[in-house]
Amino acid sequence: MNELDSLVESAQQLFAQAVTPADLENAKAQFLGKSGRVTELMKGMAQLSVEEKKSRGAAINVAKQAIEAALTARRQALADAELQTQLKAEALDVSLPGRRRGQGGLHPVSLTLERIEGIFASMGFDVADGPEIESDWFNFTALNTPEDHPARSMHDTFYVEGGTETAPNLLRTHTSPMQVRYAVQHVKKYQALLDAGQSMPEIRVIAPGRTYRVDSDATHSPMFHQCEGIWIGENVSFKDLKVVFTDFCRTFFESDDLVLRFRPSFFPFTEPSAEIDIQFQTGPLAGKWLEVAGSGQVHPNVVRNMGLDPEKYIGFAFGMGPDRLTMLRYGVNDLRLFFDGDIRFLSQFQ
Ligand code: 2NM
Repeated sequence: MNELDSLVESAQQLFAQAVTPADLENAKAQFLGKSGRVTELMKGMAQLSVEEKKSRGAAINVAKQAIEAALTARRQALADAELQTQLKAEALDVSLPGRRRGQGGLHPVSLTLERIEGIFASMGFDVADGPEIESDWFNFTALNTPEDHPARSMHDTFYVEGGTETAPNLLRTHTSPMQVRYAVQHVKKYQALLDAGQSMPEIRVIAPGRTYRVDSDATHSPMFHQCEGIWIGENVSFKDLKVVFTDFCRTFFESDDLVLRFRPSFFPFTEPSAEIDIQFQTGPLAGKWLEVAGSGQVHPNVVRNMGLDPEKYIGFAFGMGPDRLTMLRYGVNDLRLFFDGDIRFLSQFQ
């Protein structure tokens, strides 16, 4: 192999070893650069005769062209390889399933509240709304709670700063203050009728919402839900309570043979008072008595605080825990699951 052929071969080898365009340009400089080997050969022709220059020049040119061709081929190969790498990295598999946006949905306790509201609405009950920060008057005094009642202590009730005799200063411990507010509004609205010795439309309302007590364990959360209800008129009796609440429970639990038991109890705002227990006849909870609500005939002092004459107006009230009703309905055994916010738990109710 002559000198020029081996020069071309070493250029081809060096170009083949170049992995990046920069490698290749460095290799090119070794042959075709200002002081590259081809350039040096050209310079070496200075002392040759005209005839020799002709043939030597032609031979060097052939070698130069072969090196340039090798360079161009390698440039193209590197560019092709880079394109392939890029295409591979940006490959899009159009057969993959799409990624969905989460749908969201109502919390299980909200589902229960909606259910309760729907059932009572079908029985002619309005739905009351009211503040979660209440005054001592609406939360305790109006509801016939004695000044020295333990529920008023800081041990049981969350008090907030800034309270005065009349200003709201505690987190409501039940939703009954909303019922007192509702009743007072109702009485105001029909005051002219009452003043004229006529009858007003009955008060029939439920009060669902968040309530707060200083209490926290597996079955008590400092924030929990309540739904209370009242029906007050001129001739509303315990019999009506039994009918309404039995109907409610059978509809809520979708169980026509469900049985209720009214067990004597005590609340400051009702007299007489009763706990309401239910018993399923079928299903996983069949046979057990389960406490679901408190109830009673609204105390005359409470009726008076609503602006009504307790000699003329009478009615019943009840209070239940939507959190517990949700646990019973869905078979959930730990109340805290509702308030942990774990989407794996909550999404099961959608
Ligand atoms: C209960 C149990 C018994 C109740 C009483 C009243 C009101 F406003 F009429 F005084 N609302 N809710 C009541 C009665 C609540 O919860 C266990």
